[in-house]
Amino acid sequence: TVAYGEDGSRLWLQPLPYGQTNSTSIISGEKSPTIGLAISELNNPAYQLGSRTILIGTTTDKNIRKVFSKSELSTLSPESYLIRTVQWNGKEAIAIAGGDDKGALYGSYHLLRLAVTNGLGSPVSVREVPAYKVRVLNHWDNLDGSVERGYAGYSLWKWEDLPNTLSPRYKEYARANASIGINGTVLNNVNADPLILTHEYLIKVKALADVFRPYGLKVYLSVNFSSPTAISGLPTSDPLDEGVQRWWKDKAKEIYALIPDFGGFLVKANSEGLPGPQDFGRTHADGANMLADALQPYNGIVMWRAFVYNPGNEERAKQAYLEFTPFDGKFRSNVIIQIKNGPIDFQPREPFSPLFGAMKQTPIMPEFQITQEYLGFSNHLAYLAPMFKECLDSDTYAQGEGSTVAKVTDGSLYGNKISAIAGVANIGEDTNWCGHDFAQANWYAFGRLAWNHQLTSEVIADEWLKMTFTNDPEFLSPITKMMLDSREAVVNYMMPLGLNHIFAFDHHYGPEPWCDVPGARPDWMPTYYHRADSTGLGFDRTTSGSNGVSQYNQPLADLYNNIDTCPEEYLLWFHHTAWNHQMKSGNIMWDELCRHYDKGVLQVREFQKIWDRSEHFVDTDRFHRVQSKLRIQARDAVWWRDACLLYFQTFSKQPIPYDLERPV
Ligand code: GCW
Repeated sequence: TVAYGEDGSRLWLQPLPYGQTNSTSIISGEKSPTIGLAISELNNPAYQLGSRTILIGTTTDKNIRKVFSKSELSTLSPESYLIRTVQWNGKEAIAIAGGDDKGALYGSYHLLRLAVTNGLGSPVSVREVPAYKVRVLNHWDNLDGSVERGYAGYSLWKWEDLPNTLSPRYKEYARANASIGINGTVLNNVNADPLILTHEYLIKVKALADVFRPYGLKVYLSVNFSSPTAISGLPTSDPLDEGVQRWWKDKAKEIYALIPDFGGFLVKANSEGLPGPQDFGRTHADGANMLADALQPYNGIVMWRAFVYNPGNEERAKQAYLEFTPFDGKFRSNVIIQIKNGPIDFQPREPFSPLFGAMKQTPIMPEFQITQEYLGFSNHLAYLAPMFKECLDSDTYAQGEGSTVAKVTDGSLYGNKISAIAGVANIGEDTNWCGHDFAQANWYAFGRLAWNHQLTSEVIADEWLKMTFTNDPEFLSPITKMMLDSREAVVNYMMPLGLNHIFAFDHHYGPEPWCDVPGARPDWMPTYYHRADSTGLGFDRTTSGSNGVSQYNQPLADLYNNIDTCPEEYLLWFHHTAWNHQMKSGNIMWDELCRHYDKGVLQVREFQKIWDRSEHFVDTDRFHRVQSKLRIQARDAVWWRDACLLYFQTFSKQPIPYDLERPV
C-alpha cells in the first residue's frame, strides 16, 4: 500500500486531522461554518503551529477589534485579510482579520502556507486583497462523466449519485480551491448539454453548491443558448422573443430558489457549431444582455466567451476581434467577455489576443487552459505559470504604456465593477487529481495568480514544491529550475519561433504538420497555420498579408509588422519567413528552427537526469510516477522534433546542421 500523501491525493495540503488535537489555542468570537473550517485547519497538528495563540474573526469580532485599529479594519473588503503578530493578554499571538468570513479562511490558509514554507519564527505582517473578484475554474465536464480535453480520468461529479450521495472528494476539492483563493467553479462543459438546466439536474447542482458554500466556492453553469427550445420545446430561442426572455427569467428564479448565491452563466455561443443569437439574426450583445437581465435581480453574472471563428474570408486569428469590437460598450454591466489568452487557441505560445487591447468599455476576463490539451496532456511536465504570466504581463498599450493584460482585466485600468479570470481545469477523478503529479502545480499556480498576478513563477513554484514535497534546498533548487524551464522546453520541441497548431487532428496529441483530412474545415488543418512552401515558413499577418498586426495598438502593430523588430518567438506567427532569413543569432531560420527542436529534446533529457538525482528526496511512489512520465515526454519530444523537421525539410531542402542529433 502507498502511504497517504504519496499517492498524490493530498495535493499541496496536509491531511486533515481526524480527532487529533494540537497545543495551539484558537480564539474566535464567531461561529459561521466558514470560520469553523478555518479553526479546524488551524488546529491541524500536521502544520505544527506549536503552543501559540491565534485570534481569528471578521471585522465585527470583538477580539479582532481590540488588536487592529478601526481604520485598518474599515478598509478591509470582502475576501481580504490582515495577519499580524500582536500582543494578547501580555503574550505574543497571531491575529487573522478577514473582511468577511471568507477572508478569515483565506487568511488561515495563508498562515499555514507561511508555516510550511518559511516557518513562523519572525513577526508576521500581511495584508492581502485579491486581484480579481471572480477567480473561477471552468470544468469541461460532460453529464455522462467524460471530460472534454481531460487527462486525469473521469469527471469528479457523480451526476447519477447526486443529490443523495456526496463523494468525499467534493469537500476535498472545495478545500483545495479555498486554500489558493479560487472562489468559483463552472461545473459543466462550455459545449453545454441543455439538460443541465432541468430541475432534475439543478437539484444535483444545489447539492454540490451546499457542500462548496462554506469554502467560499460559488457554483456557475455553462448554458446552451437553445435551452428554451431544447428543454421546454419553445418554438424559438431568439433572445428578442418575449417568451424566450420570460423562460430565462423563470429559470433564473428557479435556480436562485435552490442556490441563493448562484454565480451565473458561462456561454459559448455561435462557436464551433454551438447555437447562439446569430442563429436568429441577433448579436452577441442581444444574447448576452438577455441572459444578464434574467440574472440581474440576483446579482448573477454572464461570462460570454469570445472564442469564435468560422471558415470564411477572414483568417481565424482576426475573427474574435472583428466580431466583438463593434459591441464594445453595448453589454449590460453584469456581462463580462471571456477571452482566451491568445487569438487562436491555447497554443504552447501565442501573442496575447488583440481583443485585450481593444475592449475599453466592457469588462473582459482572461481564460487560460490549465488542462494541457496542447502541451502534451498529463504526460508532459509543463509548469504553466510562466505562460499565464506571459499573457498577464503583456502590454496592450490600450491606454498608453503599462496597460498590461493584467491591468486591463483586473479592473484597475478602467475601474470596472466586476473583474474575473478563468482557468480550464485539469482535474479528474485520478487519485492524484491531475494525472501528472506536477500538473497539480498548474492548478495551484492558476489560483495563486488569480489572487495576485504580481507573484513570480518562481515564488509560486517554490511554495508549491515546499508544500507538496520538501523544504530541502538541494531538492528545491534544481527542481524549481526544471519547472521554470519546462514550458519553454515544450515550445522548443513542439512549436518554436511562433509556429502553432500543427497538432495531430482532433485529439491534439503529437505532431501532424502534414495533416490534410479531405472534406474537413480548412481552418482545422495544420497546413492552414504553418504555410510551409519552397520560399519559407509561417503565416503572413503583416500589412501585406492578412493584416492581423493592425489589430494591435501601436507601437506593437509596427513592431510585429517589421520582420527585423518582430520578437523572434513570434516570427512565424506574423511573418512568412524565408528559410535562409538571417536570425539574431547569425543562423539562418532553418538552422535556428532545427536548433530549437533539438534543444527541446535535450532539455527534457536533462529533466530526466535532474529528477533521477532527486530520488532520495521523494517517496518511491511519486518518484516512479514522475520518472515514467518523463520517459514518455522524452520519447515524445524526439517524435515531435523528427516529425516536424523531416516534414519541413521537404520544403526547405536544407540539411539538418551536422552537429545535431540525426532524426531516428
Ligand atoms: O481548444 C478547443 C478545444 C475544444 C473546446 C474549444 C473551446 C470546449 O479543442 O475541445 O471545446 O476549444 O474552448 O470551446
